[in-house]
This record gives sequence, structure tokens and C-alpha cells, in this order.
Amino acid sequence: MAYRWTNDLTAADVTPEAAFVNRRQITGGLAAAGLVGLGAGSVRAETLEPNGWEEITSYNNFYEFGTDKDDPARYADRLTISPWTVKIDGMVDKPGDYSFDQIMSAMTVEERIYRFRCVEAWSMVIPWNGFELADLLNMAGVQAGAKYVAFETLLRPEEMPGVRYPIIEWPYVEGLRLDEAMHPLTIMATGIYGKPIPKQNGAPMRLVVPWKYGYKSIKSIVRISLVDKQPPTAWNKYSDREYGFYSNVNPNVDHPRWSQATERKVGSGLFAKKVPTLMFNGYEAEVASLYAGMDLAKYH
Ligand SMILES: Nc1nc2c(c(=O)[nH]1)N[C@H]1C(S)=C(S)[C@@H](COP(=O)(O)O)O[C@H]1N2
Ligand SMILES: [Mo]
Repeated sequence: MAYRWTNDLTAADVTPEAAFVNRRQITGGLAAAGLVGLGAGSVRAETLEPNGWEEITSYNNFYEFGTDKDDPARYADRLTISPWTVKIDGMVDKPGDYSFDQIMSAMTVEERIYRFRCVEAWSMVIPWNGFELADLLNMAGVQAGAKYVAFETLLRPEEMPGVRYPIIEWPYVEGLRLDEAMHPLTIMATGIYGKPIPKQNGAPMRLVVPWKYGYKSIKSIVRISLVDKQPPTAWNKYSDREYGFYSNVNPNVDHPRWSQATERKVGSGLFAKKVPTLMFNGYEAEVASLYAGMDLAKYH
């Protein structure tokens, strides 16, 4: 990429509650002083008040542990995350089984406060800690013919009560085009609020692609493959009509069964007014060029 994305409004070394209060003050101050809207590469400050720890870690989608929003918080503690190995294979110079510790010692972790928009039309703002996926892929050495990246979640039935139900085909799989994977907004999250990422949120390492619907952000990853063909993805296999490969957040392209024009902010109350959904979830300036000339309704 020609540029590195930086979040000018991030406070370093956060601790949960103090940081939350702190950031709101900082953000408010900047807004009042007219210093927001820092141009391409920055994220609008007014929408970046993160959800609380409790909301982020108790309202989840992680179907391997059940389909109710509170199932992951209830059952994911069964997941063994140490030791953890990620297989990186396919069209790379250095294929192999990389331990989580090995990866972490080579990566630079930073905070990214991102909007997170589920296809079910709810949203949060989450202060992730993580590293750019591009750094990991470059470590493995992407070969010239690679065009896509395929991801796979752990499948361990004895620890995952949800996988006895054939809701989707297990293991959960996802994919990105290589330029999407290399985009500086695309991260591997390893923490939230400066703490290791909880199991219900995809420990020890999960993808976060903030301009796409939440289901693209695959959890608890054990395999990353560089390939030359568009890989199958879990929800697309379930219904091609409802869940496309791209899955970019788009208020103008409705899900066949509901509108995507608005969203409910988790924590804002059951009867809270819905807020408008933003094109590419508010990251249009950063990512629209990836899809120049593409029919976004067709490639949904
Ligand atoms: N392996 C796996 N990854 C997954 C899911 C899942 O069920 N299994 N759910 C997806 C969906 S639909 C969403 S909205 C997000 C939810 O992430 P969160 O629980 O951390 O908010 O994870 C995504 N990643
Ligand atoms: Mo979702």
C-alpha cells in the first residue's frame, strides 16, 4: 500500500474503564476545538465512542458455541487456546505451522477503534488491539500468483457444543481478495481494551475487516492459505443469494429479508431510534477504490 493508516485520535496503553472515560474527553475536546475530520486515513471522531467491555463480551455471534447471543459468553470458556498453532500455507515462500507466540513476537500490536456492523443490522464500536494482516502475510512471503486469502476457524467438537448442529458447514471458513487482505485497515485482533481477546470474541486471534459485515471477521483462526481462486466462505455456501463473497457494508443493497439502510447501536436501548448505516461502514474514503467500476449490487 502507498500509505499506512493511522488513528490520530487513539490514546496509547489503555486500561479498560479509565481509557473509555478518557477517550471521550479527548474526543470531545478535539471536536470542540474543530480538529476532527483530519482527512483521508482518519476516522470520524463523533462515532467512535466505544461500547463497554460488558456489551462487547456478552452479546456475541460465535455459532460454534451456540446461536443465542449469550451462548458464546456462557460456553466459550471450554476452548483451549494454549498451545495455539496457525498453519500458513498455499502460495507463500515460508509455509509452516506458526505458534501464536511466534507470531506475536514478530508483530507490532496497536489499538484500532473500529465500527463493527453485523449483517443482522446491529452495530458496536470496539477498541481492538491487533496487528495488520499485511505484516503477517509479508512475514510468510506472498508469492506472485496469489490472488485470495482463505481463513479457517478451529473445529474441535469436544470443546464446541454448537458444531453438532449443521447450521453451516463446519469448520467456519472465510476469504478475502488479496488487496483487501493487504489493506492497512484489515487487522488480526488479539485484544480488546488492552486485554487479551476473550474466547467469545475469537481468542487468541481473529480477523477484523471493519468495512465488511461482521461475519467476514472470522474468529479463532487456525489456518491461513494464499490461493489463486476465490475461496468458499461459510455464509455464502449457506445462501449465495443472501450472503455474497464481498459482503461490504452497503445501506443501498438490502438483505433479501430485511433492510440494511439503518442499524441498532447495541447498548442504546431496545427502543432506541435506529441510525443510518454508512457506505462501507464509514470507511468509504479508505476502501472505495478497491471496488472501482464494480457493480456493488451484483458483487454484494
Ligand atoms: N468462527 C466464527 N467466526 C465468526 C462467527 C461465527 O459464528 N464463527 N460469527 C461472525 C459474526 S456473524 C459476527 S457479527 C462476528 C461477531 O463478533 P463479536 O462476537 O466479537 O462481536 O463474528 C463473526 N465471526
Ligand atoms: Mo454477524
